[in-house]
Amino acid sequence: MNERQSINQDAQTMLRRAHMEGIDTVWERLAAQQPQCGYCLMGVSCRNCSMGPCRVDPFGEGPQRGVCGADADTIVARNLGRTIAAGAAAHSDHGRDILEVFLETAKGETSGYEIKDEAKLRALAATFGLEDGDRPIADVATDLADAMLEDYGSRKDRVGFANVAPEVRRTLWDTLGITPRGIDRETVEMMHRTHMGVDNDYVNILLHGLRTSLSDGWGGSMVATELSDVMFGTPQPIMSTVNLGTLKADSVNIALHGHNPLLSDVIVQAAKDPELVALAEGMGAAGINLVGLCCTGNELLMRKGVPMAGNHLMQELVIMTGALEAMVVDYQCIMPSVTDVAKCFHTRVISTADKAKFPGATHISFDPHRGLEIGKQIVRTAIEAYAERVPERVLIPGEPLPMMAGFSVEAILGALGGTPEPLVDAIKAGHIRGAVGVVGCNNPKIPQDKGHVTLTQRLIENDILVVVTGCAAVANGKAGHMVPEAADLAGPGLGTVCRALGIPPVLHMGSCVDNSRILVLAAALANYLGVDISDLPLAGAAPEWYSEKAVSIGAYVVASGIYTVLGVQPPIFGSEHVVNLLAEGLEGVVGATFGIEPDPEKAAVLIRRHIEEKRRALGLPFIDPETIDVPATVGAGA
Ligand code: XCC
Ligand code: SF4
Repeated sequence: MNERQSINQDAQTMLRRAHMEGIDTVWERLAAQQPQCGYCLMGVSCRNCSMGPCRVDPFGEGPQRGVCGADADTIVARNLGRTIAAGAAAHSDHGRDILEVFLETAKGETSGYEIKDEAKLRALAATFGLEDGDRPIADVATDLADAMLEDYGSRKDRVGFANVAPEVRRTLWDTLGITPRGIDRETVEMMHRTHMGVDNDYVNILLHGLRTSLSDGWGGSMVATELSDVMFGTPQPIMSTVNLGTLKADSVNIALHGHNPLLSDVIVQAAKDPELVALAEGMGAAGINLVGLCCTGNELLMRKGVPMAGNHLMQELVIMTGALEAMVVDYQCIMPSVTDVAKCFHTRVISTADKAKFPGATHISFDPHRGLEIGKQIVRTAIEAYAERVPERVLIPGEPLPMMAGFSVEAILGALGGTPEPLVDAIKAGHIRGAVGVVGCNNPKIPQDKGHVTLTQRLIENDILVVVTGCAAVANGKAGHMVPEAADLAGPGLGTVCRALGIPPVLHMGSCVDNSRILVLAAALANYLGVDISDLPLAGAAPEWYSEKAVSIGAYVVASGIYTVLGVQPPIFGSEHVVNLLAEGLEGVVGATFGIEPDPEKAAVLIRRHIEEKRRALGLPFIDPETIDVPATVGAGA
C-alpha cells in the first residue's frame, strides 16, 4: 500500500503513522475525489462566464459547443492558456518581490541584505545593455533594477534577458510574433484573450501561450534567479544531506517551505544568533536545526548547504515526525492542509507573505526593512514551541543521505575550466550522448519520486547527463544520484567524465525558477556551436508535474526549442487539434514538441531516440534510434 504512495522509506514510515493515527494526507484526499471529473480531465469544461458553466461532450453525443458557441478546441486552448498565465504569474511575481528588495538594497534601505556577487551584477548590467564604466556598484544596481522593473510593464518591445537567447532563436520568435514584450503584459493579455468572445482561434491562443511562457522563462524566472544570485551568492558545488533524517531529535527543528529565498536567507542568519542559540540551549535543546522543503529548501541548499527534508509530498509527513517546532512558509506549493496536520502535533505553521495567508497559521509579516529582526522573531517563536514538544511522539525515520548541489551555470563552466569546450567535445565524441533536464513536482497520482528516479537512472546509464531542479532534484538526492560516487551508476562514457571532474552524473541546478539556468546553459552551448537550441541533443522531462508553474515551464522549454516529455497527462485530450499541435505541429513552428508518457521506462526511450536523432542531424556519431527500446527485463516481473 505505502509503496504505491512513495518509493521512499522515510515517507513510508510516516504514512504508517498517518494510517494508525487517522491523520488525513494528500493521498487520502485524492482517493476521496475519485472518480475525478472526466470533462475537466479532458479540458472541455469552461466556467469563464456566467452563461455557463459549460462542457463539451468529447464522445460526440452531448453538446459540442458551450452556450457562447465555443467548441472543444477553443475551450481546451483557453484553459491551457490560463494555466500557463497562472504559472508565469507565480514565477514572475516571485521575481518581482526579489527585484523590489534588490532595488531597496541598492539604495541601502534594507536590513539583512547585501550585494554579494558584484561580478554577476556587472555581467547582468551588460546583458541589459547598461553602461558600466566602473561606476559605483549601487548605481549599476539601481539602473539594472529600473530596467528590470520596466520589463514587467509594456514600455518595451522585448524583455532584456531575451538578449541571452541565440540570435536565430530571437529571429524565429520575432517571425512568429511570440517575442515576450513585457513580463506582466503577456499574462494580462492572456487573461484578456481568454475572456468570452476575444480569441477563439486555438492556434492563435496557443501561440500566445508560448509567448506568455517565454515571458516567464526568459523574464520573471530569470529575474528571480539572477538577482537571487547577486544578493545571496551564485551557487557553487556544496555537500549537504537529504530526507527526513535531517531532523534532529535533540534540536529545535525549523522547516523552511515555499519558494522565495528573501525571508529564509535572513532566518539562516538569525538561527546563528548567539542569543537565540543560548535561548534554545536554555530550553534543553542541543541547538537550532534548519531544514528545507520544496524550492525554498533548494535555494538554501545550493547556497548555504542547508539540509533538505524533502520535496512536495513530504510537507505533511515532516510534521508527523513530531520533531518539528515550526514550518515557516512563504508561498507556492504549500498545501492548506499543513495547518490541519500541525494541529495533531506541537508544530507552529508561520506564514510570512501578506499575499499568502493560511487559516490556522501564525502570521508574521515579512518586511525587508526589518528583515533580520523578523527572522529572529520567527526563530524565537519556534524555540518557544520546543517546550510543547512531546518526546514520546518523536519519530524521525532513518539517517540522512549525502547529496551535492550548487551547479549554477557559472559553477558548471567553472568545473569545465571556464568554457563549454570540454562538454561539447565529450558530446561530439559520444562519451556523453546529450543532456536532459528532469524537473518538476511530485503528484500523488504517481508513486512519489518513482517517475523522477526511474527516468534519471535510465538516462544516466545510457550516458546522458541529467540536470535537475525543484522536487525532481530532491527525489534524485534521496535516490543517491547526486554524489560523485554515483558516477558508478552512469554509463562508461558519462561515468568517466564525472570521475575526471569529481561531479555526480546528475547535477542539481536549483529551484524551479532556476530552470532559467537551463535556458542560459542551453543558449551558451548553442552560441558556442553557432547553432539554434533546437539543434542540440537536449530534452526536458517533467515526470511527476502537478502545478500550473510546471505547465509554464514546459511551454517555455518547448518554445525555446527543447523537446519535453510530460509524465502526467495534461487536460487537453478533449481536443484532437490541440493535442496534434502540441505533439507534432509545433515541430515545424518552434522546432520542438511535447511528448506525453506516464511510464518512465518508455519516456526514457522517447528521449534517447530524440537525442540520437539530433546527433544524426548534427553529423555526430549516433545510435540508430530504431534500435532503442525498453530493455526486455523491464516489466518481466523481475
Ligand atoms: Fe512545487 Fe518548486 Fe513543483 Fe516542487 S517542483 S511541487 S512547483 S516546489 Ni517547482
Ligand atoms: Fe460557456 Fe462560453 Fe461562458 Fe465558457 S465562455 S462558460 S463556454 S458560455
